[in-house]
Amino acid sequence: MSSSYPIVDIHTHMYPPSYIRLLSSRSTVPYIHQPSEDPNADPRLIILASDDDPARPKSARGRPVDGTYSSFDQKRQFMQAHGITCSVISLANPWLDFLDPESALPTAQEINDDLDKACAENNAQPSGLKLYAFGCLPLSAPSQDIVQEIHRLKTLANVKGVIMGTTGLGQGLDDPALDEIFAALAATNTLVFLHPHYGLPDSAFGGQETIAKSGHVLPLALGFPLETTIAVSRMYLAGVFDRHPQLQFLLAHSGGTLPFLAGRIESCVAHEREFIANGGHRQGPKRSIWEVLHSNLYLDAVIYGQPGLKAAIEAAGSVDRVMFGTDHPFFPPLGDDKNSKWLSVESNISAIDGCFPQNEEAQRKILGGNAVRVLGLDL
Ligand code: 5CU
Repeated sequence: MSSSYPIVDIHTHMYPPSYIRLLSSRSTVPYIHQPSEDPNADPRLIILASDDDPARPKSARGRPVDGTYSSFDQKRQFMQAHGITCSVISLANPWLDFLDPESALPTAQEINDDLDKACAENNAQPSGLKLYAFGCLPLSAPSQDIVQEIHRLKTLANVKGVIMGTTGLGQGLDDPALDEIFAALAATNTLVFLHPHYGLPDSAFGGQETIAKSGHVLPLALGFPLETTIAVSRMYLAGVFDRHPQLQFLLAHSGGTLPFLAGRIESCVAHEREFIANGGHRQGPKRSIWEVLHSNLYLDAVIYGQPGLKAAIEAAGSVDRVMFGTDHPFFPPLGDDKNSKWLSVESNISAIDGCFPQNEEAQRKILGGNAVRVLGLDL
């Protein structure tokens, strides 16, 4: 793909070297395992609970982790190969969720500084490729540390928001203890890129043995998007967007199944007798799910097909609220040709193309214009 306008990838991950070191120092999920029997083999990345299948040797668990996960050179090669002019990189799951409270803040600071520095070094080069970052938060640390890091991130020139998972402080994103954090995010105008990691319990898929028969398909194709859908629905039902009307979230994987289910959520809320608006005694959400979708939520375009992308654009209320992403380095080509185009990227691009075959303006917005506007990117 080559175009006369910026192509911005807002969903593209890195495990910077400091994070690789951290995972390599661990032996429980999440961890990186270097097979001792073959020191030349790629280490294994074992991050999902379903990856750590005790029925397999460690050298066969998870997936190989090569330089695409941590090398900025390889990120640039990938961008060049796919005509991407700017990437907003983010730490991949499970971020810092597993850290103890004492180490969380210094680790977040180190990783955020590493990301900002790598972007600054890249942007000083004349290659024409730009890098920005979503920072990470020390969510297992005391709230004041989290708020402190939210404010500090605003001083890092190349950090354009934060990425986080769906567990928040450990109890989910409807936890009232998050109000202080959400207030700080809203007050600092910090976009939150919400990304799944934990999926659904194995039992939802028939247990680990059934999951293993199709590798990552069930946890990734269904578990991830449903996790996001449930997390945002819980936030909505708990009134988070009523209490924090300025909060801005970007939802991974086109919002999971939220675009498809929003009407059903709205209908269930309208019929729930528990809610004060319907004669009950509990405060239900005050704003409609559509209003929240149109004013608090952006969706990425990482959905790999036209029907999903159309639903995302329709639910977001406008083509102005959907942004292109690749999910690099996940879903690499399976063959030996390292230079081949990535099917995952091509299917996202052809979905955009297919939704707007005659509308270059709409394509331009999704492929980069919206990210430039929303994140204030200097391209
Ligand atoms: O393939 C995977 O497991 C993943 C993952 O863990 N995180 C992600 O962003 N995409 C795919």
